[in-house]
Amino acid sequence: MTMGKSIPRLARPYDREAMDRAFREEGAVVLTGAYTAEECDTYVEQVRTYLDEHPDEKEYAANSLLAQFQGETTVTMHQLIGAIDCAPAMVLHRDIVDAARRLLAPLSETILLIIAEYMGRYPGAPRQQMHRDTFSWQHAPFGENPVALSVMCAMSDFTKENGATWVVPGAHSGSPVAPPPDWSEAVQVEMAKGDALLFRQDLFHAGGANTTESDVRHILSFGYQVGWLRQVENSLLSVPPEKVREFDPELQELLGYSHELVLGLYKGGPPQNALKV
Ligand SMILES: O=C(O)CCC(=O)C(=O)O
Repeated sequence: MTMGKSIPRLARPYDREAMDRAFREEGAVVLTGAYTAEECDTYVEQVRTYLDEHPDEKEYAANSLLAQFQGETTVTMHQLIGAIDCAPAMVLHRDIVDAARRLLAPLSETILLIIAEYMGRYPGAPRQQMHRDTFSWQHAPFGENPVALSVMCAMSDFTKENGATWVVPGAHSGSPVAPPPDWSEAVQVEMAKGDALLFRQDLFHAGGANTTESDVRHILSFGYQVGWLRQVENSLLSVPPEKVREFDPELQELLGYSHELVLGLYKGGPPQNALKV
């Protein structure tokens, strides 16, 4: 029983050592005020507008392999980077990208964006099964150093009632398919709009049940992984190269226009060459 255990919360300017210690000890950290209220509102509005204008997108997400895990009362949108104008800057959050680079450095020279998705967990959303996000790579090695970092950002307040994310402090480093701990070990991470929960992908966690009448929990979910593992979202296909050309070179790299030693080469050289006109 991890009575009294909780996830450390850091305010700006975020202390790097405290962040890294939290990843080692609890497997997670909350960065309070990672995004402004205005950034959150813009994000929610841009996603809403996009989904209204592209009903096919909702349909596709509702039938996707990932949706089966999220339930009917969750609206999901994948591939935000090419479609939602504010998304590129949000995933390039300096403190978050730097934290990912530090955390993943023991196992990889380069990092990649795993996925960037919107989730709206509506009233009635059930509590998820407790899981490790490393279930995406069931055959990858696991241990002291993680292969990926998940980021769950509160684009509206996360409360106990609307299903704030459950995590089990310290339940990291194990196998992607190990049985989950008992729910009595889990704590709910309430967050104010703009806060971000960063956790090693091998930490047990789950979305909570939304038991409210009308409170939608709006989420920006993304993450970074070591450069030699296959990404969950195929960003090279989902973001048109014309668009990628306009992005910050660091975002190009994170989408997959990069190589880890000899992995990912284009015509024997850096894949960034494919973006040259
Ligand atoms: O809803 C949440 O807060 C967590 C979501 C999650 O873990 C998932 O969809 O895999």
